[in-house]
Amino acid sequence: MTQTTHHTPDTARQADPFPVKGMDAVVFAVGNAKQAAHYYSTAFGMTLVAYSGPENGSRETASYVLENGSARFVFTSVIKPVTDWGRFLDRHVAEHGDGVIDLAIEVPDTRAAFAYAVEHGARPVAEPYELKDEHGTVVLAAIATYGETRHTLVERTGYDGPYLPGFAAASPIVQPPAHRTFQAVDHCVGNVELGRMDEWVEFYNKVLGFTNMKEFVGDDIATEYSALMSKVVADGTLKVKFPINEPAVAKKKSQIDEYLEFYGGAGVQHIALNTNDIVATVRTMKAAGVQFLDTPDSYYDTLGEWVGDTRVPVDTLRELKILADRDEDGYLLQIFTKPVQDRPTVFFELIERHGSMGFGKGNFKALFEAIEREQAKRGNL
Ligand code: TYF
Ligand code: FE
Repeated sequence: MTQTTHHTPDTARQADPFPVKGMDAVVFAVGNAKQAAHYYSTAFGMTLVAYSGPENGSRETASYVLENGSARFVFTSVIKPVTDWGRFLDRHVAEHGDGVIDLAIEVPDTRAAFAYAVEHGARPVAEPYELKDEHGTVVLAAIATYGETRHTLVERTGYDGPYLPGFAAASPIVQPPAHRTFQAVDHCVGNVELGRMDEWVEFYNKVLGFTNMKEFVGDDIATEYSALMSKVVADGTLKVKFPINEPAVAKKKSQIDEYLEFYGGAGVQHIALNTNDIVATVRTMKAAGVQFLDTPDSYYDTLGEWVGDTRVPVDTLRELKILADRDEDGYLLQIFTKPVQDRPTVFFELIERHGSMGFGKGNFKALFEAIEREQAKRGNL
């Protein structure tokens, strides 16, 4: 008995059992954070704003904090494992490759949020603790979610530094592109094991008080062509949106199975980034060497008939292989990168929304066929 969210009424907002301010950061554990920081600066147009490493007292790990608008990414590597944390990061990279260890959520009150979550069944990973430096205090706590992923809860109202106490402000690695490539994290998608999607949806319903959005990929679409099932949970204000995928038993090996095999279990599959100008962003990122999924010309031959007019002419969408979808609230434009590491695991999405709060349901067939063509090239279909 879960509520379906679309446009949330004010009463629901007032009664929000788990108020959130938004995504705080997407934290990656990677083999080489120095090079990751360079790639996400030069190829994705992010800006380095903070750093923690041996030069400022962190001898075990190096962390680079990159921002673009309200989106914040952290890339962490182990220099030399000394504590359980360093050993955990080393093992995480060995088992999963580069991947997301933390979808950190900013909350107004970490202690209250953590208490609510644990009372409702969350597995605690870190009891509430404070970090302090000359910029002030941040209160953090963490709970476990699917796979080895966690949600750190971050209360940063008493802090005015560059990221967290212990981090030093850092200068951009390169001049950011003249046009801002994206400005926020739209949603973060998790892949979970066969048959466990509903369990994780219930986890977000119970533990974080998230509600289900109306867009989902059910049994019918799954067996027909998608090879996956998907449901979306979101906080009461729709600032934090987490789709959850599970593989479907279909004719072909599911793209979700491929992920689970190469990631070594459940984890974050893709992160969608809001852009105001997807055309300019795709041009900038392509010129910088980012690879996007291909879409066949036939998709564009019929697109205009059902999607109607969008800000971007169909010929430009065709040139750049951008997808479009429309629902009763408006339309969206979206495109997907290929995986951003050698393992066929994590990738990114760019999304330009014009009213639609969906996820591109009308594109699922074309998109999943494009992903399967890549899977086949890798010999995994
Ligand atoms: O986030 C979403 O739901 C869309 C569609 O493996 C999607 O971006 C769903 C599953 C998938 C790739 C994209
Ligand atoms: Fe998505």
